[in-house]
Amino acid sequence: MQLDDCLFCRIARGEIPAAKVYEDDEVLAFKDIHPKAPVHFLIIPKKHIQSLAHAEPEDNALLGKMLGLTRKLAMQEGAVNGFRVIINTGRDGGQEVDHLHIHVLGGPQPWTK
Ligand code: D5M
Repeated sequence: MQLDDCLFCRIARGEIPAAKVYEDDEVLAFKDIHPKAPVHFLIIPKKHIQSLAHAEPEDNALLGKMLGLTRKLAMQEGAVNGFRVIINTGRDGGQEVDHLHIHVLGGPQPWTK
């Protein structure tokens, strides 16, 4: 199920353009519009899940698939020496877009220069 007015549901439907790095029938990954690292993309479920706190037990396989994609897509996007995975959850968790997303950040970092 998707929501009409959810930003990431709209990206998943192709109504708003995004720089896609991966897509299948359940999952979409696209570059973050405000990158915080040389590699920074988001992995979202195509179905609307508000946050990690709203995921149900039946979403576990989907969540596992999304986590499993982090490594493959991090390599594909050039984060070959490691990456960081962040799931901001709820207001106090720093979540601004209310559609579950995994941040994947990598590439050369200040501490490796
Ligand atoms: O992070 C939400 C993230 O979503 C934030 O890093 C910006 C990103 N964002 C917002 N709009 C877009 C579009 N249109 N394309 C790509 N990325 C986008 P949060 O964890 O909710 O704080």
